[in-house]
Amino acid sequence: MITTVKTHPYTDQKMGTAGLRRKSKVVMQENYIENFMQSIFNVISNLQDKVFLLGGDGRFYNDIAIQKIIKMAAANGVKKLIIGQNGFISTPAGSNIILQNKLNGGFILSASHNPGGINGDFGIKYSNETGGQIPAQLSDKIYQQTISISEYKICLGPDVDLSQLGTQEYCGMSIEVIDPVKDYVELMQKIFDFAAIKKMFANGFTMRFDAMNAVTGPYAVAIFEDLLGAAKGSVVNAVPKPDFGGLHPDPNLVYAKDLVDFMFSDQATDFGAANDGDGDRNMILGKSFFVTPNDSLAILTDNFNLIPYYKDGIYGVAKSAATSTAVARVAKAHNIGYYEVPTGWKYFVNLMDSKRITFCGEESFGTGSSHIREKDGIWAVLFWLNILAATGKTVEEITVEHWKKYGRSYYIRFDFEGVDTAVADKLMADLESKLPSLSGKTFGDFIVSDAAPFIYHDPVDGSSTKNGLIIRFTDGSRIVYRLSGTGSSGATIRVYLERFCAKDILQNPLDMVSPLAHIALDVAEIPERTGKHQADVVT
Ligand code: G16
Repeated sequence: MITTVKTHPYTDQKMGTAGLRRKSKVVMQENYIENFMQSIFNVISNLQDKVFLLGGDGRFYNDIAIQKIIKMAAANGVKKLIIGQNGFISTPAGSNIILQNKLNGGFILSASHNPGGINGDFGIKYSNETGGQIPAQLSDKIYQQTISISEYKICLGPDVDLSQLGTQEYCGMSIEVIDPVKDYVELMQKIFDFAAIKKMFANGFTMRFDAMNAVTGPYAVAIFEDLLGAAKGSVVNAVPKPDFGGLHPDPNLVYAKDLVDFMFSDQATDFGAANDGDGDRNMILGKSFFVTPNDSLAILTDNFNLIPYYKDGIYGVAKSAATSTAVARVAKAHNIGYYEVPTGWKYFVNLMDSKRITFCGEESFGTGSSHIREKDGIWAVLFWLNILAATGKTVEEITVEHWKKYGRSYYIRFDFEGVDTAVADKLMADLESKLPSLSGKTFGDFIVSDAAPFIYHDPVDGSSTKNGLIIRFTDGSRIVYRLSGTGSSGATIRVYLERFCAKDILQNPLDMVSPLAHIALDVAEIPERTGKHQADVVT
């Protein structure tokens, strides 16, 4: 039943910030998935001893891609696949299953927060035995395979029924279909004080969780409604749909608009939250109040001792360079380790494995800890619920008290989308060569203290990575530029603006960063080069 099929290489299968992400119609081309998966199997030795996890966020084409991967894994001699029932698994639940069962890695079929459907995006995240996504050195090796591949192996068997739990043999390979929710729920129960949160709900606390028609619906219903006693219907858009019901499953102020409007209305619940397509991103809201992911990371870190799992102490904390410096002040106050890494959760993995950090987070709505090796949307929501239950305070009270203690980093991100790739690359290259001349220069009230590319030296494996350009000012403000690595076509220029105020903490963020926005656009010549005088997305 095993056959070898001749194929021609595609030249666009280089992985980005988090795996391969392309338009669904690109992925649907003949042998596209097959070439990519064979390239991965070609770089893994001793497949006959290897056990992998397989699942996805249920988006369009998941069902077809899963069957192709099963047939190819079997044909390549993989020992066993563990697969989420009906092909579902969230990214954080997948990382937990890899770690708990000491698997050799896994494949999560998701383009994360990007829209789904035939006109949307598809993606594959590839994790190794750490439970985190593979390092850049390995994805480079796989890319080399994709551009020279000439054949792949596949089993010609029928499609596998993934609706029933249990183990079956397929084309010489073992397949185990598992409940994707159970182990993850048990892990959350080990970390948080479920009894205290349950009591808070019993006393009338209300929440709304928007699962955005994506993978976290079943996890959220099981945890918030069934176990913690949140009112039925607290989880909205709870049933995963292949096109996410037309929603853009990105939990931010722009794309989770229904939830934001609700939380800023008279009907608002005490707490609001949303997750993305594959359940690793989160957004936190109080009544008429939004917590930036930057502040959320700082606040969670500052309150670690309220959570049973962390109460004996934490190692340290890390953030991506583009993320605000709010958490740096918390790390200093608690005298714990502090690290800045390139954008991409995979850069946190070595720091967690070597016990340098416990918490980490990114401006792109990702927060997490060393309980797994991916960011974790529901974990962040439970962390906030646990803080609220332990303190009896509101989201706004917690956040404003935090700013009073540590000062506030006003923070806004501008995205310039759909820019011609050559224009974006040239803009970044020209800006980089201009950086040395900016040092000491004055722009209105702002004086540049330092301007340079961000270069990360991994303290564990010794690798170096360049990612983004940073202009720092003497008052602690910063402008960071980088190109997105998760888009499926063209280039997105991201401009991250941060302005620090020690005392003046209750101003409008957009007003506060506006002078920096002018500097950022002028210095990089964004309007002249892209034709865009304002950002497409402001978050
Ligand atoms: C991925 C990565 C994150 C990264 C984000 C944004 O998230 O896992 O570490 O911050 O992309 O990347 P970029 O700015 O390059 O678009 P996800 O949720 O898309 O997997």
